[in-house]
Amino acid sequence: MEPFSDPIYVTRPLLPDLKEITIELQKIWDSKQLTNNGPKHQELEEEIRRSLKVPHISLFNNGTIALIVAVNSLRILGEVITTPFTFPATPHVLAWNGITPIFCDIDDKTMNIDATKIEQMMTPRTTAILAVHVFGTPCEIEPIQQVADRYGLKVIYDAAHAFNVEIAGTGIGNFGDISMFSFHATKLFHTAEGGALAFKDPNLKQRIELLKNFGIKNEEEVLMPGINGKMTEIQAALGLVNLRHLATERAKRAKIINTYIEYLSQVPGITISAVNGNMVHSYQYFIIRIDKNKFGISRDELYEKLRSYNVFSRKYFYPLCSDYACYKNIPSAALSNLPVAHKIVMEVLCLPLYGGLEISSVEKICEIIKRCGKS
Ligand code: T4K
Repeated sequence: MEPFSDPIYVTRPLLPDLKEITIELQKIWDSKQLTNNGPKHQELEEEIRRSLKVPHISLFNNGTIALIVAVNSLRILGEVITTPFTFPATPHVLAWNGITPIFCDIDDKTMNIDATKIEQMMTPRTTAILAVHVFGTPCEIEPIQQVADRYGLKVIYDAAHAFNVEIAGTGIGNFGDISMFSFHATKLFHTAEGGALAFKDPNLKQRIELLKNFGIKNEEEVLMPGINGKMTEIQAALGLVNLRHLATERAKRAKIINTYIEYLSQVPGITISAVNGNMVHSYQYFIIRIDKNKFGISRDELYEKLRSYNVFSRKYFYPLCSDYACYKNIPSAALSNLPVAHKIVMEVLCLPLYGGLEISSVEKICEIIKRCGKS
């Protein structure tokens, strides 16, 4: 089989017709309002709030700053229990708030923090749980909340991968104290860079808004050491246009996912993450897990093989955050504490998924993968 003539990346951003964007840009040019809670920002905030089915949201210039503000807004200190199997931003936001991340092992099926192991990671300094709905698969919401309630901990969800995910009709952003969504270019819904916090407590809105705008209350009062987390009008305009195309993008991705499942689900040594029947999928990532003994070659070997065919899959999230130089000396980062995470991080491969990917290309990727295996 010939390699693809052009590289196939793990994702490509949804890019609507430029004309649609320029119409919106013209309005921004006419208004001369480029940032600081302008009309496009306000319109997008309300549209996203409705789309996520949450009571309150606040838009941000990116998901990482949003998460830093989320932690700060809840006055979290000391130690926070989190997952090692995530993007670096998750533990980093704790470090940026002067908090020690405590790594808890993950569940073999969901690949999210293992709720049954949270309690044993607690110390008198524990103040919160920062869990990630990794690859858009919801965490075990109820057990996590039960532990949090028992010990008076805050719960923050990193929902960077979980835009529009719902459990039995409830938007995923309704759980815990605050959820963060990322609108980075690699996400299903994007504003090039961007993000949002969703929360239930209406009193949080004021503090979050202050924190994202330097703590400025008015021209003569600054109430707290805030940061600059504001989304621009240009980002918001891109978001408003992208929202119009979201349903179509999701439908295309659903077709691609179904094709992958059709071709790969019976291949020995490949496991596909199952989607629970009562949830709405994020259509954000397509993940396979490779069992070297049953498949024939390792995840790393398959990754290299795919590269030789010009297919750039990704080993998200290798290495584990607990293995980064800045965290590896924390006692909870020890391999013995994280056996499941260490196994999973060697198995996971993220395959290309984006609306513009031709079904014939998906079929060819599957064929390459199948030929790499034993059968
Ligand atoms: N929490 C979690 C769990 C996260 O996954 C993330 C971000 C965050 C927090 C932080 O949210 P933000 O602050 O980013 O809003 C990418 C993204 O940069 C990152 O946002 C995302 N997670 C992560 C999972 O993926 P990389 O290092 O893999 O990006 P990169 O540049 O290698 O892009 C991947 C592929 O996408 C490229 O091979 C080609 C394609 N691409 C990428 C960009 C940026 C494009 O076609 N066009 C583009 O503009 O991190």
